[in-house]
Amino acid sequence: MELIIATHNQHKATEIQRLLPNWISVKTLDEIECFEDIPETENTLEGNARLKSTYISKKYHVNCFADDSGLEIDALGGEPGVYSARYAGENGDAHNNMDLVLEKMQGITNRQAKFRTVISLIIDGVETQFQGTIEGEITQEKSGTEGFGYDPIFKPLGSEATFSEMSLAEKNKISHRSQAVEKMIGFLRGLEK
Ligand code: ITT
Repeated sequence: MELIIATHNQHKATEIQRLLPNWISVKTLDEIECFEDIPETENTLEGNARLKSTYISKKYHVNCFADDSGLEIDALGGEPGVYSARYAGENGDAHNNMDLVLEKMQGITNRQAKFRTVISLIIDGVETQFQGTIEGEITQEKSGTEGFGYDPIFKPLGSEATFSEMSLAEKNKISHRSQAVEKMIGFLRGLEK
């Protein structure tokens, strides 16, 4: 089975590719020479995941999936949420985004947060969505060098390390994205039978 992964985020693509079994072969947008920015104008992860997958499926007539993810912080009313990629501005700089979160969280003791991923899969024009969530907390400062986005300031519940202090394999054992991907693999396995 061949699927296109509708993302321009190489870190995301790598995390997902590491989780997929051999019978699912994935091509990235770069590999099909799609370099344009896909509009993300909805105000939910579900809506934006669907926008991305639908755009690619309609334009290239392929089976594909898209991942829309966000960090939801309780004390900030669920922010940055769907705006995670561009919280501190349109250029999407991860360090500026984290600095803004840490600034807004100064003096706040409730540091509960979660990462959420919604995957929108389109097979033969029919969409199915899969979700994954991981609870954790926002640290006081950035720590670690692995991963991407907000990983240096997110510590999963029950862990002493931030996502950014974990190897990709360790993050993939528990992450929001891996949970959603595992559900998608189960669904695809059912279709193969
Ligand atoms: P595509 O839309 O091209 O897939 P993107 O980076 O814009 O790439 P999203 O729209 O899903 O992806 O935005 C999600 C943002 O949330 C992302 O840029 C990161 O800042 C953050 N994020 C998502 N998953 C994350 C993870 O596993 N670890 C850390 N930050 C993450």
